[in-house]
Amino acid sequence: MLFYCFILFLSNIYAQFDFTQNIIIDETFAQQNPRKVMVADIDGDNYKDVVSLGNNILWYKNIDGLGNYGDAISIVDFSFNGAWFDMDIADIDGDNDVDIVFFNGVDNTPLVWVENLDGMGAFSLPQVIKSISSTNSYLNLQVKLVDMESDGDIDIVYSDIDGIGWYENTDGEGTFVNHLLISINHNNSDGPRDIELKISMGIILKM
Ligand SMILES: [Ca+2]
Ligand SMILES: [Ca+2]
Ligand SMILES: [Ca+2]
Repeated sequence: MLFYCFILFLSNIYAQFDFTQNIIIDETFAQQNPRKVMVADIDGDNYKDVVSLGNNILWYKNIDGLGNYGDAISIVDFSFNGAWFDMDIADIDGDNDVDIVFFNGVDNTPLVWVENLDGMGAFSLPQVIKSISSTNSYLNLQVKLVDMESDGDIDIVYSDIDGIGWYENTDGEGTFVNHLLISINHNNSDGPRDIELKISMGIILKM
């Protein structure tokens, strides 16, 4: 009897993990070299849409809220042979629609954002937040959108060739000021890379 109950228990567990694969993005959906996918309500209809990052940034409209998606819609056109490295999605300018912040793969890998102009998925051209000093900076490019100082607007935390820092959204509308937390010194001769950790606006620990 105990054995029978155990088998029944296992059957229930496996039944709970009986997933069905639903392919939203495949080679017919125009994404090349996909490296990140996120969900967000791009067009404000309360259905979660899918956004993919690869050699370009595309979104796929959740048509009915039941998992049926439309064709790829371009957010940033693929116009070069570079890769795109990271993105995050949130309302950067406080107008109640989601915008996208991402690292570009060319032009000294600038950190840029595109504004959701109409709240329905018509995006602006990329607006540069930061340019990076070296073109050989394809490592460590990460971006995360979060309210860092709890003032109600979304800020940008990043890591790149220069170090780790965050951009303060000073007006809640997408005007940013950089705060570098950990800087990487490329010019010092006593090591391949020195890391300087800045604490409380001025104290520097060198490793
Ligand atoms: Ca939607
Ligand atoms: Ca917005
Ligand atoms: Ca903030």
